[in-house]
Amino acid sequence: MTFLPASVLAEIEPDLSRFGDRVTKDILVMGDNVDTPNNHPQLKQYDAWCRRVDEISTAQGWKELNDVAAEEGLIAIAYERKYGQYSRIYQFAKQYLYMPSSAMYSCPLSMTDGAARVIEILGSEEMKNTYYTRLISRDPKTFWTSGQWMTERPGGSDVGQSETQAEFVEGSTWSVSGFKWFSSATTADLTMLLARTIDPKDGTVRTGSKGLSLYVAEMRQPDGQLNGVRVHRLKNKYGTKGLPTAELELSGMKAKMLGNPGRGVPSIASILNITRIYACLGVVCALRRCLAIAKDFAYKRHAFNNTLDKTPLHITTLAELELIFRAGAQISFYCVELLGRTECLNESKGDADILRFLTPIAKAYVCKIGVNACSEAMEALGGQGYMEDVGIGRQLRDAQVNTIWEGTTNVLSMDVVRVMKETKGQCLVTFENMIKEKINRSIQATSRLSEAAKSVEIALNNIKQFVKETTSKIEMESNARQLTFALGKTLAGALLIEQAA
Ligand code: MFK
Ligand code: FAD
Repeated sequence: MTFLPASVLAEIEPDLSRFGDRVTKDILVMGDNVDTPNNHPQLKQYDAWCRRVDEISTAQGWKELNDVAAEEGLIAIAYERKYGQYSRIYQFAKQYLYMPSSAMYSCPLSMTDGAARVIEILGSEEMKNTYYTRLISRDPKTFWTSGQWMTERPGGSDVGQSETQAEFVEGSTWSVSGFKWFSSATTADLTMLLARTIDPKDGTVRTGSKGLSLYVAEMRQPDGQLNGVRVHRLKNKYGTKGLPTAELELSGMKAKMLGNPGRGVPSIASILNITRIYACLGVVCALRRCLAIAKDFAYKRHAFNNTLDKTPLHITTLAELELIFRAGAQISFYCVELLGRTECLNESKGDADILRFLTPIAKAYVCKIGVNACSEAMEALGGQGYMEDVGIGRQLRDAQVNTIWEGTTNVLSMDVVRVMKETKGQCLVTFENMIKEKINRSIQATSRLSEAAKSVEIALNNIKQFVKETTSKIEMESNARQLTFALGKTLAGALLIEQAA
């Protein structure tokens, strides 16, 4: 691990080894329990007396995975900050171990993490003393998870079309009504949601995303009843089967505003920028699992008088997958490193700027290449790879969603273009400096990397050339995805060279 000083690594390694061992034992069993079809979430809308109850039942393993998350400090480590800027690396290293065995419990955890950060930045003292303390608790009895409700029927990418409205009640209380089309942590205790604010002074409502504010609400009232929420139905999904994703009707949900009115999108962006890193890592560790299975198979399977591990083309195929895994892991952990620096160091404005640019690049690029690589790993086992009991199918299905939620590839590519516009191209200059610094340092350490460094420089020049020559908005938008992938590949090259030095 090049991301940690030796002293920090020495301190945390025993915990990582112990936890790594644990994920192959009881945590794996919990995840398998969640993914057993009979245990998938079920919705009971009415009780025997036709009273609306909207109870979602989840697997026993789902509840256990929640308790493990609290006990193991999967959120807490980041906020206790025992290792300062390195605490994020420690936390994400544990998440990396947990994710592929935990049947998507990492989804509510990622949103819980983002919610804790938003409250830390924007929350009132009361929210910090109540919600924040629970979100970062190590005690399963007090630990709370949070959802994140943005997507509505008219638009998930374009949240400016949201219809849900919030009306002022009294004190700091608002009443929220509308319809949320996707809610993935429906059994969470808390939620962060966007709603259109009705101006308490004159009752006006602003259209577009500038009319949206961020709210925080508890899922249940003190008497245990749902807080103005009706579960319309559970989603019938391609993957993430153990995760209770639902459509929700909100009617008078009591909530509190977080941040300023009309600043909902930039406020919730602090969650998005964390959950997007989780999405990268989610794909990377799924690929690690698929690749481990494919490699093991290669040692054992005989074809054409040899085991597959002695077959040049098969080995080349696996080596390419290994490279994709390493590229994804390097990019993800580099973002985690920057996240830790921005949260813990005072002089981190430069880190925040580069992280703002790299997060959509990382999410778009790593998820795309990673999911394709999981599919390739399936093929590496031939027909057996396609069989459910081998385990690759589940990883592939669950990984696939990471290209969609928290921003699709195209929407993230548009975000990359937005950052370039907002910073008047400065982000590209910072990117270039960062890449050059990495490759120059590496070739000073060892000249054997100079050919690879040259390729990265050529890629960088091509990007600069493209940006310089592209003056039309339509042309820039049409090529935004290619530009994002080129940036991702260049970053991967520089980080892999740095690791190899
Ligand atoms: C293991 C995996 C774990 C992951 C689990 C996840 C579970 C699933 C949860 C979800 O899917 S939650 C829903 C996620 N939804 C999205 O990600 C929405 C995707 N759409 C976008 O990202 C759009 O680009 C966006 C909604 C942000 C567009 O909104 P606008 O308002 O039309 O854009 P605009 O006007 O450009 O930006 C408004 C402000 O926000 C600007 O700031 P200013 O007002 O100060 O100028 C932007 O700079 C700012 N902004 C936008 N994105 C930002 C950001 N600031 C910081 N970071 C960002 N990422
Ligand atoms: P759309 O926005 O309609 O996009 C459709 C297509 O158009 C996409 O390919 C997109 O890339 C493309 N597109 C859109 N705009 C542009 C553009 N300007 N340029 C180029 N292409 C464009 N949401 C939540 O809020 N909370 C949750 O907990 C949650 N959980 C989810 C769980 C699952 C399993 C899934 C699948 C989704 C979940 N979502 C959740 C919703 C998810 O965030 C959205 O589906 C996603 O943001 C895309 O929005 P959309 O479905 O409305 O697609």
